[in-house]
Amino acid sequence: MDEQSGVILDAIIVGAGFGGIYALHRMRQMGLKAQVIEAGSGIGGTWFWNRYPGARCDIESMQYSYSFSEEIQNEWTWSELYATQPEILAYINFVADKLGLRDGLKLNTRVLAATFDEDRAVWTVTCDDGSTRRARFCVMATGCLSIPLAPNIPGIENFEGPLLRTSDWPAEGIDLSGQTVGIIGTGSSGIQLTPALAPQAGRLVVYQRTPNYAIPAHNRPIDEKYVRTWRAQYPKRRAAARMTRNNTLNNAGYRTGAEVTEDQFRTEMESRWAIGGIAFMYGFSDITSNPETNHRVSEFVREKLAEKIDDPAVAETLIPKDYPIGAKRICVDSNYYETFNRDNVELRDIQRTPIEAVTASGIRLADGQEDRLDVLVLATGFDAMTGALKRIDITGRAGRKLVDEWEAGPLTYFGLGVAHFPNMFIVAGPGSPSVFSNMVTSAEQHVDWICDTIRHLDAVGRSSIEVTEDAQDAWVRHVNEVADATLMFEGKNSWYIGANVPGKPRVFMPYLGGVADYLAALEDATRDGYRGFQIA
Ligand code: FAD
Ligand code: N01
Repeated sequence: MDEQSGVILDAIIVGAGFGGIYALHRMRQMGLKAQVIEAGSGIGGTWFWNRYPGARCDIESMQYSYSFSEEIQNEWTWSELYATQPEILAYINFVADKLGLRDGLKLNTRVLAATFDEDRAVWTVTCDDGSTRRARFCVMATGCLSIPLAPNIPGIENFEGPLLRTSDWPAEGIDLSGQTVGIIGTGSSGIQLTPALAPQAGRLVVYQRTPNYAIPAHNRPIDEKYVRTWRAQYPKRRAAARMTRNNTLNNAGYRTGAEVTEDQFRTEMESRWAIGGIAFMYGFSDITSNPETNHRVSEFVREKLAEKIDDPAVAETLIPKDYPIGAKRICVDSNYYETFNRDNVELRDIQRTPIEAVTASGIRLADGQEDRLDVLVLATGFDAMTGALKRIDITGRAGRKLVDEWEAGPLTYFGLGVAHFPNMFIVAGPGSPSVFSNMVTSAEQHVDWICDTIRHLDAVGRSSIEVTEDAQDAWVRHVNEVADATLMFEGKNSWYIGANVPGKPRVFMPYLGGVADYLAALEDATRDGYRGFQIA
């Protein structure tokens, strides 16, 4: 299966998260020779790396799980509405064992380069252990949120205590009892970590640059009856989820905010707030496109958040005011705001008073205030959507480099393929619904399309498929037009538009047109003789 054998594989799959694991399974089912290459020492991707206390999904576990196997759906029992990281990691390992996938995984190996040989229609993949492998197809299942950001914080290298990151938390855990802990970052990771650490730490200091909107999760254990109902309804519910905007049953509202009375507005918001979770954002169809509706929803949330925070000065800092809700990735929380009512938790507003320097023993702010810290945690996010792909030296037809093609922002057709890079597929690539959807079922849909396409090529005796430039240009235009009609560019430092990474092009990367329309368009193009692709 590797370079020693000289065998040309059917496919190399880079990444062993939900996407890569399913791709290996599907390809083996088709009788293809495929191998997964994964940088980590275990499988699970996001759920292998992000082991910080409090980490869990924010799409209900009964939905945030593979849909392709009735048997797996019926055998695996989730214990909570939103599963914890260890439970999700155990689930992926359970699936890999059940499907007998272990011998197709090469772990502890990072792909450094992938080069297409035009004459033979073969990809050569080079890894950090010096090995090379060749395959007809290359599937990049490298993840949208898999490259942690190295934040440019002055003096960070001087800190002498443990420096932890949420994105590669020590697998063996770390006892922080009684310690003074600083957390930089208040995105989804920081918002989950803060309430989990506060009861353990002696003192917790949270450094916030931009406040975030978070909806209460109302997480709880799930009982047998709930599981039984889901299992009985799975085929129907999974099919219904495919017809939604985000591959998830959220009970999406069809009314706009503009067409309801104040009473109806309030009733809808209150009921969704009581249920909790991301479904809150689906109350009205125009929350992220109509500034007025967005303002009303943002105001409602601000009101609710203020009720949770005892100290008005802390509330003033914690509650976002100057950008629309949803324009920065919405968070789901369990007691985040209430955590700041504890005596051992303090908030620093580093937008107003920036960090001047990290010192050997803590953090000094611009006004001279100094916090002595035993441990510093970075919850500072990712080089999202394009980071993992641009870190691989990918060379396509005529020596074209992906980094050059994407210099001004990612270019794809359906987020699945890139012009001049034949036989390379991306799972959840930029230009697909990806991070605006249930990413497990979205990955399944991409992998199914990739596998069906390989089957088609083999059936018609062709060896290569490539996106045309015209189709790619038209798709990128469409992705931009859809994003331009929303409030998404107003999110402060939002990773959706690359604004969290200095120098990254400001382009809206995921596709906002919704999963149902996206899948219909993809199916239509495929049925129409793979419109927009060149098959040779
Ligand atoms: P990943 O899980 O990111 O896996 C990609 C793998 O590729 C990684 O293991 C990485 O090491 C490997 N890799 C990358 N580059 C290379 C290389 N050059 N060589 C070798 N290996 C490489 N999404 C949701 O829909 N719902 C949620 O509730 C949710 N919660 C999340 C919580 C956290 C903390 C984070 C960070 C993300 C969350 N997401 C959520 C998004 C999540 O990333 C996806 O749901 C999903 O797990 C992605 O699976 P994947 O296989 O596409 O990528
Ligand atoms: O990362 P983020 P994340 N100095 O980019 C701050 C998914 N996810 O890991 O906003 C000071 O959201 C930064 O400040 P600002 C989900 O899709 C899901 O939390 O740039 N601060 C921000 O506060 C999510 O959106 C879950 O001003 C700096 C924080 O660090 C995505 O992953 C859980 C800084 C980064 O927030 C990423 O979330 C976890 C600097 N130099 C993750 N640099 C679920 O709940 C950055 N920051 C399912």
